[in-house]
Amino acid sequence: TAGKPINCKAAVCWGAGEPLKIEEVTVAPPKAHEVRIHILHTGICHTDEYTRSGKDPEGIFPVILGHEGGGIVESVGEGVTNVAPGDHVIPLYTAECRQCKFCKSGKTNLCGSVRATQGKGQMPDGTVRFKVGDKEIFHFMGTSTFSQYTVVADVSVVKITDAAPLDKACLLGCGITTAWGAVSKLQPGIRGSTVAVFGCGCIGLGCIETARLVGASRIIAVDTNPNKESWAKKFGATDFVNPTQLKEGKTIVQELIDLTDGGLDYTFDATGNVNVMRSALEASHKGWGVCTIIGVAPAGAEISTRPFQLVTGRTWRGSAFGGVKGRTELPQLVDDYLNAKIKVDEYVTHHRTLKEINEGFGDMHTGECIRCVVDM
Ligand code: AHE
Ligand code: ZN
Repeated sequence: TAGKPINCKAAVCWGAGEPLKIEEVTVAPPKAHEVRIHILHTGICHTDEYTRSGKDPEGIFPVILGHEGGGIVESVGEGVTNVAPGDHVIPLYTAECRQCKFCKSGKTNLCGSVRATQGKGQMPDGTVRFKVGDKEIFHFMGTSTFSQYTVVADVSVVKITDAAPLDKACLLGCGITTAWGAVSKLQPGIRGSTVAVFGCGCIGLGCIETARLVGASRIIAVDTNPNKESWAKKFGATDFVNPTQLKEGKTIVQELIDLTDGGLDYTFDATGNVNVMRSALEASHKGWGVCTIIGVAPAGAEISTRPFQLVTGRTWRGSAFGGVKGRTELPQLVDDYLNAKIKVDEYVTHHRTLKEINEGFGDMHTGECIRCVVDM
């Protein structure tokens, strides 16, 4: 098939707020420095729903969503040296070119090489590889994993070991890695510290697990769903607080400050709710507390707090993909999974076929779902 278009099935979102529709799509062959991947499994993440719903200011339609995939390289374009046909790979929505100002800074994982076209739903040359009939379909996050075949830039893909089951390893393409990095890479001082994690979905549980792994002394999970208590404890939380069940008039911030003699050393927002982000900052300890924002907030939403919160030594920060450089760091994380150093299987609560992908989005909205994996 190399060099020829491939016809396959994909879930297409034709417009903001519409359900996905399974279509026969034509996937053009990879151009220079592009890779065509046979996607075998993909997770569904809240960011896919965020863009589908029309809330993403960068949302563009019609589009093939999906950014948490695993697959096998089918063919490569001219000049591709980092992967070859047959390689097991994970597409990367945070590229790593190793040549741009960002990559060379040593300070961030935010590669600039393909970001402009990726945000416009295009390949780096400004065109697209997907068509339904004559109608061009946009790419999403540089990955578009809700298609049986997709094309990505070579800087946006990493080879992993064949030994890793792709129906699990795909989750390292977004949620678990994002949480792992935000906790273990970005907060080197976390050992022995107190931690609060707001939100016990995939990201929150990943933060809890990683905090335990790196030796946090106390890990307080915060969620409004009482069913999340057992999940949080299974992943390593020492305490669980439900903000809707506090004593009359007591705020979650006050509750956490009381529980911890003044506040947490580290807090993490894994909700995307800007009110929660404020609580997370204000529940961190005077003088040294660090609050990390991971969740994606709705378009136009803004965070606020009294500047005094920062003047008195709290830090508000954020990270994308956990600060992880995908090509350099993901293979090791996959090995850590295979060596049982990090959980992955435990996050998969639901499986769906491609035909059932809209039901998979429905699963995500129930408090019972941590991750739904779509078998393509
Ligand atoms: N396009 C949205 C923002 C979406 C967003 O924040 N995306 C995260 C990844 S979410 C993974 O589930 C991210 O890493 N963004 C960095 C980037 O460069 O896109 C908006 O509000 O415009
Ligand atoms: Zn995601």
